Amino acid sequence: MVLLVNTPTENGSAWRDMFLKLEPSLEVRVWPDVGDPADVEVVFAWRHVHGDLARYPSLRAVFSLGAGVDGVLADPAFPRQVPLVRMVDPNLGVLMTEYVLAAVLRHHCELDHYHRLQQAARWEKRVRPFAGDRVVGVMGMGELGARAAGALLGLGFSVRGWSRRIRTLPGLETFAGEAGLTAFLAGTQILVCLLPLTAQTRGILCASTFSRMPRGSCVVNAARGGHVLDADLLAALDSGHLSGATLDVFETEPLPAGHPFWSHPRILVTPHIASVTSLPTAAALVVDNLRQWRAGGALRNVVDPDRGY
Ligand code: NDP
Ligand code: OXD
Repeated sequence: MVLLVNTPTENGSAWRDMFLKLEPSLEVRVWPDVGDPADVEVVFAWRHVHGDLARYPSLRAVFSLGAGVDGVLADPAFPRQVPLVRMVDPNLGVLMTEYVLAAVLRHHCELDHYHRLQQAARWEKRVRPFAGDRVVGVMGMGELGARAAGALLGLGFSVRGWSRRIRTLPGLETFAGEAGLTAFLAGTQILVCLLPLTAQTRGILCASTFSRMPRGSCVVNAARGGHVLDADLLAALDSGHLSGATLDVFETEPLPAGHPFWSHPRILVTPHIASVTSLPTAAALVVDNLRQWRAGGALRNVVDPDRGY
């Protein structure tokens, strides 16, 4: 089986070496050294050049290096009849949970406020609520959101979740769909976005959403930049309706020089590091999935291209 590693922004040779170590029977090529495109049966993709996936007449599956498949599905040349497998690796959830906890605690403990006071050499104390009196709302209760929500519960926060279909998770108040969104937002003081980017969720962090949250709320976006309407977020922060934001992902990455987020006093920017695919564990999961499939089993973690995740 010929597997093409098509990850122009990543170290394709490192992935090839790991795939070969784990499954020597594979023939692994690294884009752009494709050889005869007709040989390629499986593509392992991340930020591939749009249009490229249409070049492989024998393509039988595409594996995404990341959990989010919006980049693959945004390619108009993506062959939609071919199964698209997303990355589901518990390690992604471990790292994401650390990031979410750090961001939520930063807002809960008002560390940015104290950082501003420090810059003015001011010694002023404020009483903060107990975690149980702080409501954290997690948008997206999938692999990453559910794990982060569980960890927030463990710290004693009052946690609620929002998903497309209603979920029941012990200790959590859950809401679903458009019908549940207003009630979900109305009580949320720290909003964590862990949604996939789809036609339904693009631009969801917008003025209408912010206006339904209590004054002084904070936003953490570790999902995709396309979820945020940048101008709406800036307006909500500048008016004081939102008191802070932690942003890991942006419509254009790297975040362009001069973008107002870089210098905004109430925004913390991180460079898409909330979670990172771990090469050894992720490669092992891909190889295991491929082995079962070659033995006649079904592929795991196939996304629904119409749903977008
Ligand atoms: P999952 O597919 O496991 O979970 C997605 C969740 O979002 C599900 O609960 C789903 O609802 C919900 N959802 C989808 N569409 C809607 C909608 N229209 N309305 C309400 N809820 C919706 O994804 P993961 O948890 O694995 O990953 C989430 C995202 O995190 C990825 O798509 C990626 O964009 C981002 N990510 C960011 C990283 C970073 O470093 N910043 C790293 C890894 C991922 P339901 O349960 O009903 O299906
Ligand atoms: C992912 C990411 O989707 O790293 O896995 O953003």
